[in-house]
Amino acid sequence: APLPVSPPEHPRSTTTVTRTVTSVVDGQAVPGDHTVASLNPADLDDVVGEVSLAPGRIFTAAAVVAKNAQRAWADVPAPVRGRAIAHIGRVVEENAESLARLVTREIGKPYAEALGEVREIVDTCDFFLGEGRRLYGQTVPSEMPDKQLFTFRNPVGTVAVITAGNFPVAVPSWYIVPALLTGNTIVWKPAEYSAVVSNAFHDLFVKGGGLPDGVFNLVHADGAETYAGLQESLELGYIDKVGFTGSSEVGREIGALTGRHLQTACLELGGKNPLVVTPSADLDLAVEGALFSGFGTAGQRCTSLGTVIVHESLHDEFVRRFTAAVGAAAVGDPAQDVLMGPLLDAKFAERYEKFLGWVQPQHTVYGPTGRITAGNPRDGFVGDPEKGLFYHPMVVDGVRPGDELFDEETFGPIVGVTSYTTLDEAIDLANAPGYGLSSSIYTTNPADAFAYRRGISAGMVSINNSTSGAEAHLPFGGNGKSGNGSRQSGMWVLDQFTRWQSVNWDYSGRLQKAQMDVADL
Ligand code: UN1
Repeated sequence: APLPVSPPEHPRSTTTVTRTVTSVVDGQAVPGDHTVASLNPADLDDVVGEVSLAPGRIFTAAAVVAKNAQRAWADVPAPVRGRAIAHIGRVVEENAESLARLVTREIGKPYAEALGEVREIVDTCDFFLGEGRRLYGQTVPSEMPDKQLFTFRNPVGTVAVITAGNFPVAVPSWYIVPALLTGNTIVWKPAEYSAVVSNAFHDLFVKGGGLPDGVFNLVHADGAETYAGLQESLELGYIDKVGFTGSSEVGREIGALTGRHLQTACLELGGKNPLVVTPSADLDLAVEGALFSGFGTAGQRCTSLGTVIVHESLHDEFVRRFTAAVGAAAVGDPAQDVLMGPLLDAKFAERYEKFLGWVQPQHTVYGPTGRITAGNPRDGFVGDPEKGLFYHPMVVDGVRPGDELFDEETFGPIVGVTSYTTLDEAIDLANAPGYGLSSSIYTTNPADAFAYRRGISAGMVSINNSTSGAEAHLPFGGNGKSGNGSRQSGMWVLDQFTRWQSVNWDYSGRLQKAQMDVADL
């Protein structure tokens, strides 16, 4: 039966404050020192919840709790931890619709996408529950007789997971599921603007998996307090690994802080993801791919499309079809069947407004009603800011390297277009912004597809598919400004949450010295 974690229902509640959510440390609700409201971005009058934000010392306290709980959790046999993951997957599946509705309400993600995101948690559980019965090590021959070598994967210990709110459930699960499975304990700091979803997720995991107190702790805090708590926890040795998904800017800070304490971070940062359209491309397919890549989640995925790089011979026709498709796209209430809803949160809307200022006179701007008069590109784009954080999708033709719009991530519903002559030039343009997360090429020529795959510095390459929408069992991660080369998902993430231990077992009954007592051939 579904668990009694009933998140608020959609359609919207009539009460102003549906609930106050707090940190949960060692199984106890821990209030912070002030609250902020989490608003429905599609209807700013709808207060989804109040989140009680904690000072940094609560983060440190949670890290101590996690440290104390870790040995016992690591002693639970891995197949039994795998069973816990299996239960979590089942409970999440049983509660999928209510969790997805809450995601839609709190961050404005269209319901179909929100449900897909919940599906991604289940996929991740499905993948890792069996890993509990593998977690393979090796047996290795020794250079000496009567001696055997082995390798074991050990948990890293305690993991701080700090995640963004654009994927408030799938992306946290990419860290939390494998970290739990491999015997680590967790302090999770989700985004403030997806706080209510976070508590629902946490409840499902703890109750569904029957997790002992202290194994999975949740701390709500703002950026500065989280940083202070993380710093203190690292200094005192309570945190052994950091998983961070967020902006490249904050990722640098987290990476530097972690490195100073000789720990490593798994960093999943921004992207300026290109989509190349070659002369042999199926143009309608490319348009469809660009539309979803650019405007799905209102362009607020780290894998969202930044710039279409289209062969000069197809440029005009592509722009014609793409802008027509944008004009026909449904934008609005994310509880309905729409391509895009509002931006995630006021903070993002404010930032996005600044990015709109990057449109230059040399660019040609298209909105849903066709070409926008030069001079005032913002005209007609901003929805009713009093009601919801809606923006129209926007296409900006003629962007080039050196333009901010070409070089920088916008995290909003704006897609640039540029053109190229040779494939080499397309690859150079695709690599120019210096990110390296996802990328697409639309072509029916395999030689072009594979030349692109080799030339592009990106963790993920799609051939004839969207830049977004990675599946949960392949390595996920980026190069350059998109991260520090770490990869999540699939079996590759095991290297993030375990450390190899070498064991040498000498049963000869005498001291055999490596390199010194080795028999010559
Ligand atoms: C993110 O935006 O942080 O590949 C992750 C995708 C999703 C995950 C995006 N599966 O678009």
